[in-house]
Amino acid sequence: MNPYLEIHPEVQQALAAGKPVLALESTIIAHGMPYPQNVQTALEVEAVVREAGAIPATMAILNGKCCVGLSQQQIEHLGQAKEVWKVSLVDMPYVISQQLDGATTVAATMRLAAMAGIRVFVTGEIGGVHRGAQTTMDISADLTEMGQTSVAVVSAGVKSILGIGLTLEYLETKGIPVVTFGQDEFPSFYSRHSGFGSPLRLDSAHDIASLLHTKWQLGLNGAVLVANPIPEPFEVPAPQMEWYITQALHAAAQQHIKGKAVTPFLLKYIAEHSKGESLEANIALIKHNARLGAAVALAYRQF
Ligand code: PSU
Ligand code: MN
Repeated sequence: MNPYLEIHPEVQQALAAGKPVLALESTIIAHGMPYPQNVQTALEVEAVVREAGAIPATMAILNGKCCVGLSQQQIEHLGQAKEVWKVSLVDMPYVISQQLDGATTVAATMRLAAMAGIRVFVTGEIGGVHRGAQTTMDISADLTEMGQTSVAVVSAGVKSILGIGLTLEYLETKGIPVVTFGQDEFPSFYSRHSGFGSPLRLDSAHDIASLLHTKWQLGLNGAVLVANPIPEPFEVPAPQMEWYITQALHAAAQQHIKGKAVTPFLLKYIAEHSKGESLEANIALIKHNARLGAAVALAYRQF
């Protein structure tokens, strides 16, 4: 086992016993939601995973250690601490060697999951190709990581702060199958609709697990993106969201927000200006994703 990994005993036992383990990210805790909803949500998501019969492994870097599975205290710490890095792959060597604290993005969480032998990972949303990437070159490392690391990623689709069409093109280029659960249209996080057809559709956790197994048995490395549409009662109508997003993009440009600060800035702006509606949706869909992810992790064991 990699010496930088610190695997929580519960996760270690589950892995040794061949029980289903589900990886969870922590950027959503430290940078994606305000305190105390962030901590509360992280703990509730873990409870949802347990109820569904899997063991949660929330990832973070604490004191330079790559933690696979966190205690409640560690989650509390991440949710409140001021000096928590947002750690993507590019930040890992610095944050680890300087023994700092960091919340892991989709890319970094996937890498830690793969190192620990975990095959299924749940997040709210992946990073992608940003609108205007033709000039900024702002393409999330989540996508390049998905191109090479064999972990399934369950998300609620791609938020329209990103270029959804651009992101789907990039996923195709990288050989990452995109499967929407239970509908033909690719969802856009707050909405079940995006205007883009999903490249693939599957209707059961078993079929998703079968696709994962087949891809990896073929020697095709990399992720599968599983898009799980938000439950209808929590949907925020796309035109309403589009208004907040346009405002947020405008504010980011005016304040010269660049690089890794872009995503957290946009998310914070939207959460603050949508009067909590986006936060409520965010909380609902991450739990919804956790249920599907746990079902896929369970089903995958049959292969
Ligand atoms: N989108 C969300 N919530 C999040 C993120 C994105 O709705 O928390 C986080 C995820 O951790 C994702 C990261 O991996 O932002 C992408 O950041 P960047 O675009 O800088 O790669
Ligand atoms: Mn970026």
